[in-house]
Amino acid sequence: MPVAVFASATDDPAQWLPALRAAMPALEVRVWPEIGDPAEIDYAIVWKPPAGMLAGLPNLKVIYSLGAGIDTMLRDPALPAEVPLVRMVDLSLTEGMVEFVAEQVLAIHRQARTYRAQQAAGVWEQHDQRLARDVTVGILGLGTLGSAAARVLQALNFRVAGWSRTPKAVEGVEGFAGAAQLDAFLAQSEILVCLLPLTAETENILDRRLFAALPRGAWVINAGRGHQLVDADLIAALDSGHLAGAVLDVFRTEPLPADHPFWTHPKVVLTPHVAANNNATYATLRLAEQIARFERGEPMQDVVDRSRGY
Ligand code: NDP
Ligand code: OXD
Repeated sequence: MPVAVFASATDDPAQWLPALRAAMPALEVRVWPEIGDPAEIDYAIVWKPPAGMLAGLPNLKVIYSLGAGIDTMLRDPALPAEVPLVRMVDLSLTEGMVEFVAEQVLAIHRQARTYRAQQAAGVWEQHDQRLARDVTVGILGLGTLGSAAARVLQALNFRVAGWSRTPKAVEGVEGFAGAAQLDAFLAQSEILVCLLPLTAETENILDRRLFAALPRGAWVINAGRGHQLVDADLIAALDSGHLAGAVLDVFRTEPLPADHPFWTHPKVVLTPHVAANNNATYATLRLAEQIARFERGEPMQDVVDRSRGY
């Protein structure tokens, strides 16, 4: 019987174990740190595991991440180099992110916060309302999440542009690729959504230079990673009036420190890294599919390319 270790900094084993056992009755799952003989462990199912933990499993065959972004795992210097790392791509993360992006884009577009503030002040005042077909949403990162969000925004009639590392064809989306096309993409992005993975190339990408290339009055939504945003540059762009607002779900330090200026900035809306949460029922079905593929000797999907960092 194959054996897996489950270790997560945030996922409750009491929730995951029944789902894992139901989806994979032939898999024995042990919860870190009660793992018995480390040499018996075949698979690791993890999210932000303790640093060095994976290096202590001598017969590990595959590492399955419970999250889509594996930047933290790649920073572990003891991450076994030869063991494939598979990231989570499942309907719960994708549908959650699509809902988050649609919610935030519509709230910006329909001036929801303005009307909420007016209600609180007892003000009856109507503002001009554009149609979605006249507004361009730019998505940084046209991968699993970015392309799914693009399709739903199109269904709401927004014009959608996307930026990726290599050229991508998503029907109806104006595609831009690479550093050479970034400014042309930004110039039309009235609402910019960041769904990039954190890599050496994307760290600090949301900076003063990028904000200056956006149209005046643009909004920025960051649901990628906190280290992609230069916090002080965002505050300067908001305070100067160049940017109208920002929606932030991810931060350099999480939880966001109590004294961070984002908490009270009038143009910042923040959520505590909840854009897309994995869901034990659906994520486990995906894990079962991936483990079955591996055991049949078939190629797994969503294996991380460590050389490109995502
Ligand atoms: P994918 O790997 O499927 O897509 C990544 C996209 O980013 C691809 O289009 C890729 O280009 C593009 N990209 C990567 N590097 C660059 C670069 N240097 N320049 C331009 N484009 C680049 O990832 P997912 O869509 O599954 O996830 C994206 C990220 O979302 C995760 O890494 C994670 O950080 C974040 N996330 C956040 C969550 C939250 O709750 N806030 C939940 C889940 C994920 P190409 O297509 O050419 O490869
Ligand atoms: C993820 C996340 O990467 O939740 O899955 O941020």
